[in-house]
Amino acid sequence: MASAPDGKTLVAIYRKMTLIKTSDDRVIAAMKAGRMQMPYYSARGQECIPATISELLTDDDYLVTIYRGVHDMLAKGLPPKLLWAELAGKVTGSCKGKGGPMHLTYPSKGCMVTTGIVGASMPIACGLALAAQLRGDRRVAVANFGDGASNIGAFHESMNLASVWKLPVLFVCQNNRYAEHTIYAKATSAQRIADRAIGYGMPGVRVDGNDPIALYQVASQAIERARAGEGPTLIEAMTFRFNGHLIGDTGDYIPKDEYAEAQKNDPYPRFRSLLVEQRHATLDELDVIDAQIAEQIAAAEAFAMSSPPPETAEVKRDVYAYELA
Ligand SMILES: Cc1ncc(C[n+]2csc(CCOP(=O)(O)OP(=O)(O)O)c2C)c(N)n1
Ligand SMILES: [Mg+2]
Repeated sequence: MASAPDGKTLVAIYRKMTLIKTSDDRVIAAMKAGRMQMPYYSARGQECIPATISELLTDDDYLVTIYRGVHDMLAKGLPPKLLWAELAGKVTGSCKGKGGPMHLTYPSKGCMVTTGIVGASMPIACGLALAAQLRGDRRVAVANFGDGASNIGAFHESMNLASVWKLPVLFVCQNNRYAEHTIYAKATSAQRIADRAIGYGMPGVRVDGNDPIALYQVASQAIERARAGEGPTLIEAMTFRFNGHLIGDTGDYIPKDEYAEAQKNDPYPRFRSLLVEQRHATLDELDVIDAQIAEQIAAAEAFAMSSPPPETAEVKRDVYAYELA
């Protein structure tokens, strides 16, 4: 069994969870107040997953994620100011305002791509992992996706290929129990997505995605395996999304008792209490972190709001290849 994270790592995970939650709360407030307009897929409730896994990655490791991926990007190192400017469609954004919330990238921190195509993160991660394997540079590629994506052909093809070629990939299924408005059991034949790994000859582990300590141990084993050239692992991280499929979804299809149960297991207050109970931090120390992050996110919003939109001439730049001289 891989070793448990130390206190310093746990506090670093908390800092990232706070960054994700604070940014998410503020984005939603800005949308509700009419300051921002966009399709936004909140990952509130899922912040523990990338906050924990990213602690085990280097800037060179690759991240591929989906439309519900702002949490993954922030945890891997996309600076909040550049994120906010990108969400607002401003020229100072990480993609000069041309990617928007569903197409975030920031390659200098390994944030390779965000895709709106369900299941597409996995084959892209296989390609990045193959490149790393050919170069022999020990980088790993993390492919994030949802429970619904595990029923798409690309999931099965990628798992098979990655296993046959022993590619250094972590397939991270963030199982939030719903795909759009369809509950898991109505669309997925397997009781556990992790069990699908058996068919592809790789380890498959289901873990509480709201528990940083358990997840850290599972992810560190998978990353060690990938770096050692032993191939991919499928991690099914159980979680819940509190803000529906996208902002505006009232969540009427979610039974009230299920929602209430999930709230009891909200990773953020749960982890806060654990850190204090286990004496990794005091409440005052956590409050200081919260205040620092609140300031950072307020500054990110101000930066985004005061930045200009891209010039019209930017429309075609970076989109099409230029003729070589
Ligand atoms: C190939 C493809 N099919 C269908 C859609 C429409 N669609 C967008 S999100 C979504 C649900 C995916 O659910 P899940 O994989 O569980 O991810 P979550 O949104 O819960 O994070 C669907 C079907 C799409 N974007 N791409
Ligand atoms: Mg889902």
